[in-house]
Amino acid sequence: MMDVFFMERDPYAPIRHCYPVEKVLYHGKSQYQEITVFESSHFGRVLVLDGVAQCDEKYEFIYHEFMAHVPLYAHPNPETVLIIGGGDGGVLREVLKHPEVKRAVLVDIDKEVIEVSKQFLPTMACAFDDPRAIILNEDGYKYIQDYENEFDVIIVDSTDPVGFAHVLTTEEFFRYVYRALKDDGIYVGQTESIYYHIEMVRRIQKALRKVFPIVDLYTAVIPGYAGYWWTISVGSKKHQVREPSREVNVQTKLYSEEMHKYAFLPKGFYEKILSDDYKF
Ligand code: AG3
Repeated sequence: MMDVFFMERDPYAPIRHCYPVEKVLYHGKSQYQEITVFESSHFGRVLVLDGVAQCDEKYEFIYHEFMAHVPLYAHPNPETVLIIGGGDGGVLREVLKHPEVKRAVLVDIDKEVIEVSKQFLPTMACAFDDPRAIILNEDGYKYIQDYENEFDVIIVDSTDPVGFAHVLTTEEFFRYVYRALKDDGIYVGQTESIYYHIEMVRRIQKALRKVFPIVDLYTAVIPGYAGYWWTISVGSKKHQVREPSREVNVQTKLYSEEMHKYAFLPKGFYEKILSDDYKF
C-alpha cells in the first residue's frame, strides 16, 4: 500500500505540516476558494481552505471553545452575537451553548463552506438549525458597515489574513467593528501564531489599539496550526476581559474559569513581544 500525504500551504509559516490521508471526502472549488475535506488517522476529518488546514475533528474544540467562551464569559450578558466567517459552524455551536444568547448572526462569504461542513463535519456544523441562529452568505466587511450599537460580542473566525480575509484585520475594519458593537461590546479575532507570525500579531494589535480602549491577547495551543501557540486578539469597549464576569457553567472540554485566566499572556511578556525590537 502507498502512503499518501497532504502537505498544507500556510502562506507565512516557515514549515509545512504533512497529514497522512486515508481518504479524500470532498474536493471542489467555490467562487472564493478551494475546499477540501479528507480523513486522517489521528485527526479525523480535516477541513482545508486554499491549502491551509482550518480545523480537524480531534482538536477543533480547543480553538472553538476559546474563540467563543472567552468573550462570552468576559461579557456579563451577551444576548446578540455576530460571527464573521466560521462557516464550519464550530464557533456557532459554542456560542449557542450560552442560554443568554438570544440571537447569533453568522456571516460567511462562502455558502459552499457551510454546505460542505454540514455534509462532512456534522459534529461542528450542528447548530445551524438552532432557532436563534441567522445564517447569511455575505461579505462580512460590507455587512458590518450597516450596523451601529447592535452586537454585544463580535467574533471574527476568518482564514489567514491573506487574500479576501486580509481586510478583516485592518484599522478600517476595526472601526466598523467598534461602531457595530454596543457601548460595552467585545471583539475577538484569530490572529495567527506567536512564533511564526509575530509581525502579523503586532500589526493587528497596533491597529486595534488605535480603535479600542482595552486591547489584549490570549492564546491557545492548537496542534493543527503551524506555529501551534495561536493568538486571539481582543478589543473591548468597557469590560475587562482577563477573567470571566459570570459563573462558568457550559459544557466544555478545555475551557474553564481557570483556563480563561491562564489563556492571557502575563502583561510584561505581552508588552515585550509587541515591541518591534523583540526577537525570538
Ligand atoms: N480559522 C482560522 C484558521 C487559521 C489557520 N491558519 C493556519 N493554519 N495557518 C479556522 C476556522 C475554524 N472555524
